[in-house]
Amino acid sequence: MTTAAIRKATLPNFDVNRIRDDFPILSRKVHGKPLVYLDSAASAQKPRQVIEAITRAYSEDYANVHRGAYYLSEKSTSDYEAAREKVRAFINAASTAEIVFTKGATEAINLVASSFGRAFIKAGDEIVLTTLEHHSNLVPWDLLRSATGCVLRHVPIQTDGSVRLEDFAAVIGPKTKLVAVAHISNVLGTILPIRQVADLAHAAGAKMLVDGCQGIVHAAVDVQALGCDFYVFSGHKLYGPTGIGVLWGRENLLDAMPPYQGGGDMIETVGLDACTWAGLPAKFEAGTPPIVEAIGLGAAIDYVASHDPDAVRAHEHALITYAMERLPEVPGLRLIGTAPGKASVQSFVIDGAHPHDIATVLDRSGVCVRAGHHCAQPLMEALGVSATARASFGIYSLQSEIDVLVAALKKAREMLA
Ligand code: 7TS
Repeated sequence: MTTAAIRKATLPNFDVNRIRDDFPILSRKVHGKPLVYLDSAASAQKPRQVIEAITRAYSEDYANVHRGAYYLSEKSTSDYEAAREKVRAFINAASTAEIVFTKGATEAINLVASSFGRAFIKAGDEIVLTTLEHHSNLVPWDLLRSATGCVLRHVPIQTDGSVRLEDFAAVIGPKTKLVAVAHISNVLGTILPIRQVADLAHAAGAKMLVDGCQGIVHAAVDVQALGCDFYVFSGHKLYGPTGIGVLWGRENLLDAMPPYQGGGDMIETVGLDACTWAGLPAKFEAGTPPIVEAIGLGAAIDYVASHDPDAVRAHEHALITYAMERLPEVPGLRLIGTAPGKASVQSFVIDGAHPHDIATVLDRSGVCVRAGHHCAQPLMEALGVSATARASFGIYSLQSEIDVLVAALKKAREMLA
């Protein structure tokens, strides 16, 4: 795609250079070169609006939540709960009772595996996953299999990285109790047909969990329209802080699930012989929560929501289209993940050059890409590779950064292959 075509694809109310001014880190240098940050799928950089919200919370309004009867505690509590409402609105959940703060997507999936899993999944029941899942949507289910004797089934992927609906239909059946899949693959960028899979799951009497770590960044997420039962994500990929994530679950399901952890704040009464639980969402938020992290996530949502989502999508689509056109110019480079309509994440391998060596050489040019199995070892096995290099783009990424990447890859290939 030409620069002109990219400009045309990008709506007029989207100014990437203005956006970049919001991210202080983007103006720093690495090894004397301008930073080219192409690892947003692992963790996104933070705009000053988020950094300032965190600083403000600690410098002006900080106290523990839900406990004190004094002004600061009430203010901190209302800021924390306001962040919950921002999350609710952002994903169009029916109620803030359905928004549970966790430390990240990984903890959210472990919560569902432990609580929903122990209560509702028994030996012989089936959990349907895909082979492209991140380890955080595989290992909690493996632990549940060890604990309960349930069966894990995996929907295969196609060579371009897509997952066919008919393959879901072939695996989902009367024994299925839960279907747990990524909204968007962190390795391939494939966007999964969540609504249709949720319909298949529900027709079989199963529930559906979506790992939305990448989906929350690159897709419009309306949990009611998606039709799933659980949706999880981490704040740090959505331009927010680390240490905060979200479990959204349908209220009737969360109500029926036992607590995940015990401690302060999640109880109604504690006796030496018996305890009763607080209502939602407190039942799942034992102990002092990540207060300022939640407030930072609220600021990140405000930031993302202040941009036209169609313009952001068009910008990211133009970037991935351009990257997929230009990367194959590098001799011996093979794109991994070419599913139609995919999101702005691109894995690749280069003949004769190990991905770790590629990433190390690129680093000398200030270019940050990730190399390895990307916490998706079963996917690597299905693809027949041990590792890939991966470039991933965010709201602040530039077409010119792809030019720098391609030039640096050509040099790396000469050195390594
Ligand atoms: N699921 C997906 C699809 C992810 O991309 C990640 C993180 C996780 C779950 C786990 O998120 P966490 O915040 O709880 O750790 N993905 C990556 C990655 O692609 N490179 O580093 C982390």
